[in-house]
Amino acid sequence: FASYPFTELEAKWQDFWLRNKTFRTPDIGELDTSKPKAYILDMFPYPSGAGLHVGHPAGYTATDILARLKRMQGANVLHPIGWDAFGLPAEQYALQTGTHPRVTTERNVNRFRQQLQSLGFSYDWDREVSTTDPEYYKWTQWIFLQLFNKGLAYQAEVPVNWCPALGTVLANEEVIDGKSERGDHPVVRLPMKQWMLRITQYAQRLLDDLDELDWPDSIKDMQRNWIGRSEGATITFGLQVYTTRPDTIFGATYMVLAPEHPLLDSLTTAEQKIDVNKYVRKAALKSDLERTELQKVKTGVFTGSHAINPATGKAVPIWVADYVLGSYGSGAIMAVPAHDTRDYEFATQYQLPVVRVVQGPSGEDNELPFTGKGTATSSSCAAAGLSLDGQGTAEAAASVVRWLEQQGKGAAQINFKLRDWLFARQRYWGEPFPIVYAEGSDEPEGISEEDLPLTLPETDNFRPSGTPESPLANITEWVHFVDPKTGKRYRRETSTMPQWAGSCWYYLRYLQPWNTDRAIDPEVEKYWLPVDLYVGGAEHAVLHLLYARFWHKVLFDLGVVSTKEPFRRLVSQGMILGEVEYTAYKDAQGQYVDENHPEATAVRVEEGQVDKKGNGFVLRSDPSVRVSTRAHKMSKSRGNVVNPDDVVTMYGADSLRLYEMFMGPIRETKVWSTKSVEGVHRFLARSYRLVTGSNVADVEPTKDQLRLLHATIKRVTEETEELRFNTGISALMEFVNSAFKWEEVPRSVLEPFVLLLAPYAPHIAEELWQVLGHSDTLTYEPWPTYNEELLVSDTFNLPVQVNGKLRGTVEVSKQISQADAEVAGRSITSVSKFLEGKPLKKVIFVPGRIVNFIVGK
Ligand code: ANZ
Repeated sequence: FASYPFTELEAKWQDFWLRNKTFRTPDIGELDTSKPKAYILDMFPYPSGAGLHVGHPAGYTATDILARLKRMQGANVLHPIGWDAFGLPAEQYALQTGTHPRVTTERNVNRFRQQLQSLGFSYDWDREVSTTDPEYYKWTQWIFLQLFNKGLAYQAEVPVNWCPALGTVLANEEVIDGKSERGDHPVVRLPMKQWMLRITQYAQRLLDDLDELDWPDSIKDMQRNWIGRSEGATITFGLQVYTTRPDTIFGATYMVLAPEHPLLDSLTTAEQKIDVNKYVRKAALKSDLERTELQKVKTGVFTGSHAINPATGKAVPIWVADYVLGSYGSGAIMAVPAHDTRDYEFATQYQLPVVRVVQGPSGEDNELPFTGKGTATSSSCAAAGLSLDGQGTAEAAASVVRWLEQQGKGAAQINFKLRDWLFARQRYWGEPFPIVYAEGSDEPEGISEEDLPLTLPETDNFRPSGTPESPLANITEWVHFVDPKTGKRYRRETSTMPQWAGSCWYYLRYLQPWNTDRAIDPEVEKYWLPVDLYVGGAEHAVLHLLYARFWHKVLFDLGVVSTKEPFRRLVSQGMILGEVEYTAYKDAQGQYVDENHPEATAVRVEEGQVDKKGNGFVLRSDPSVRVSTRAHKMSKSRGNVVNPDDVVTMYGADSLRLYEMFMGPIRETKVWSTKSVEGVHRFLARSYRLVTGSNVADVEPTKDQLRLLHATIKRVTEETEELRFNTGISALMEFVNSAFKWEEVPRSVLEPFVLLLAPYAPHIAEELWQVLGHSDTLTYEPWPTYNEELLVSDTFNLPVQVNGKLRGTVEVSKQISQADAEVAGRSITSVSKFLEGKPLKKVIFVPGRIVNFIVGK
């Protein structure tokens, strides 16, 4: 295929950019802060052993294009990168190989850095941060101390996944169906005192401030669901329940306690004890997710006790069932089987009474369970002094709350699903907590800020401690120490922080990673924040983004930052799936069969063995056999992972960048096809030939050439600003296709074209800029602007009539005079043959519209 010397020129420009620090953003003192700013941020990668994946450059190219555009448009641009480098894989690798996580991490970081540089991303490498660097985590620890001092960090008994066979605590992702991922050993949930962060205190603000963010609605909704605000009431049935439907109180025919409810034991009668205890033990092995799965058959056990429904005055049985969670509401519910699906299933299973108390909005008795809103029915009790019949759902709910408050039996209540954040890991490769305990005491004390960073002890002994404590507990000389000032003996906290910690505030550290006096300088923060564009994968839609917003708000309350929200605009990039796979099906005899055949087993078919037929594909050797196509998520086990290095070697970084942007809209899922990289590569090769070719001349552009140029500038500018990179590239391609037909290519038209190409394919653009006679980088060249007037074509097709009959058209200037129009009209043979030898009586001319020759016989 047609090519150009991409290998040499890409290496040349990468070297140039690095040596000249072309993308360095000056520190605040040297910055002209009267200029607009653009903080363009990538979700920093976890430097895994596998190296960069083609999914990374999808987002990284998008932000790079924007950063390069903004620089040319005259903004101060902050475009940094770093490493989210603490975490489990390096530790697991260390356990297998004995290589220290620090060594593995450093190696992986070097590889990632080299790979990112080979793609020509315009990062300011002077601002690189790594969460594992003590100079970085010093400030992560500092923020933790602020949380601790504000009472937002506290300790609570929380279960950990303890695996006795491995002698270690496992992370949730290391436990599969109650067994360890490694070795398949049983795992038990064991309560342990652990650090928690009080994110629930910020629930309402985390919810409210979503409204002002330019984020995808889907991600805002996921955050809203996770925060899970609901309005309802607590009602006492002897013990407290939480309900979002107080209007259904007359239908509450039984109660359910969560297996971990503190009153369960005292409420269980002697006869039921054995069954209840057995049930509670079984429930303890299940995760909350398993327990609340809607499809699962509901199970439960009667406690033997009853409670009084305050509205009906009747006794209702108290059950224990694991579909009620201990951690939500009050861990107990009034069950209304007629109007709650889970309660309905449960009641049907255990033959508990179902009483309808809500009628559908049209007054009908809709099928049960009816969970919608309607009108209260069978909801009166004279003795209680409460009647809801005929009231709408909202009105009835308000009546019940008012009545409960009068009776002292309940109150309105707002609830959140959001739980406090379990912030500790029993691991080596994480930030140590800046927390100590005086000898003989369990009271945590924050260490002095001057003693930060508290570095991870250098040890080869990061193996599990054999107890539910972290491997740090092994390092006695680190854990136990004497304070030289007071002579008092202390013991250190041995848990480490979760991987989320470092990523909660890295976008703030980029502002001044060299600042040794403070985490963030307020003056710098005021200029750069909020982040103007944050691009990353949708897998971070909930946790990372919520945790970072929480820390940001805490820092806001402390006066450390001046903005309420860190990320003004968020875009989540679509996933890139592996190459399309073709599959046919065979039966037990090896004959091709339909996919739905009972014996069908899948066989992989190569692309060269199939033909397109209609909407689908068939086997080339036997077109009666249909072949199904599917693209899958890239994974090591599927063997469909594409390594960007290979693409760079074959086609160059500019081609990889261009291809990833040309595949489709940034937010959509796309299917990889290495063969298709060739298409964009051919475009770059043509651009190269266009600019280096012998047709380039110092001539005045024609009107048409100018019109095409200005139309291209307009389209590329608008499409790029709106992140519609695929259509921006199309505009560039159309330009090159047209320009290739020109006999002379004016230099003054090529120069702006090269600038337009630069954000997308920066290496080739720099090279061509040089070819056009410039000696410096084009990074800070002003972005081309277009002239709206030049876009409008100033010619039109003049209809030419003879005696009122259209005989032809001719392209002329809109300003054409009558005399010129007559000449132009006569020049067409289809017109002139009707004029020849005939007397011209008159000419009707409407400027800009028409010319009509009236002739005699
Ligand atoms: C009675 C009722 C009647 C309910 C009805 C619903 C419909 P949201 O909206 O998600 O906040 N509930 C309360 N605590 C629970 C717990 N710890 N575990 C499981 N379920 C619990 O959910 C609130 C509703 O979920 C509450 O309202 C309660 O059931 C149930 F027609 O109370 B409801």
